[in-house]
Amino acid sequence: MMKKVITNPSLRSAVNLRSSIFPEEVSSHASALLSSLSVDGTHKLPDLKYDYDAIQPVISAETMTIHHSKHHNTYVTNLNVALEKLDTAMSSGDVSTIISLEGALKFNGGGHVNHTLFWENICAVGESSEPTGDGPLSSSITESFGDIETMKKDLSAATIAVQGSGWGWLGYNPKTARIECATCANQNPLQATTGLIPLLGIDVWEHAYYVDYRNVRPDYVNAIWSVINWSTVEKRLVDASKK
Ligand code: MN3
Repeated sequence: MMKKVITNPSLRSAVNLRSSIFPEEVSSHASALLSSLSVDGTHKLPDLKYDYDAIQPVISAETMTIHHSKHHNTYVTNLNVALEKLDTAMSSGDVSTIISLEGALKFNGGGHVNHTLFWENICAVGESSEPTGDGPLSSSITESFGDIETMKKDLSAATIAVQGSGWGWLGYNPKTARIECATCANQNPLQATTGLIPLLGIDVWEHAYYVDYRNVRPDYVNAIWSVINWSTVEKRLVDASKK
């Protein structure tokens, strides 16, 4: 396949400079994605910081393998295809094609962004350590929810109630400087959809739990709390509150 994914720096900046001519959603997705391109201009499947079997029995090695190497990989592949088409359409000023790519960018770009965040949100069994004391995450949870058990209960309930495929999120609201729960349908990315900065995401597409929990989504959501990487959540909160 011809590698033509906006490798030219001036073209990349032109996409941002000229973004006012595009519908808002296209330009916001495109700008967010362009800022995370790797050196050769294409997106890559990120390596995991743990083995596929490290999350067992909460998430099986089979689920982790398929989820990361097949599902996430497909979002990356299709995102690169969409960006290549966007590059071609940008070069020729083909506004109609640019607009038609919005759905593919949102779905595959969102899928890539969401899963990249998700892998960092979980950790090997036995390594999860809930925030306590007066650290930034613990304080923020207390301020917004009262205590961590209430936060977990609220986020679990919202996530379990997602209709069809989607995600539950704990996000930082820059307008109120508080954290809150939210859900997104399909692969809609949290920040581009709601303005909240993602701290913790729970994937409730069936591919994330069906092998291990069949149709019982609540069991999966309740179990995932034992493998949350709280230091990632806290780091994202600290970074988000600086912006
Ligand atoms: Mn998934």
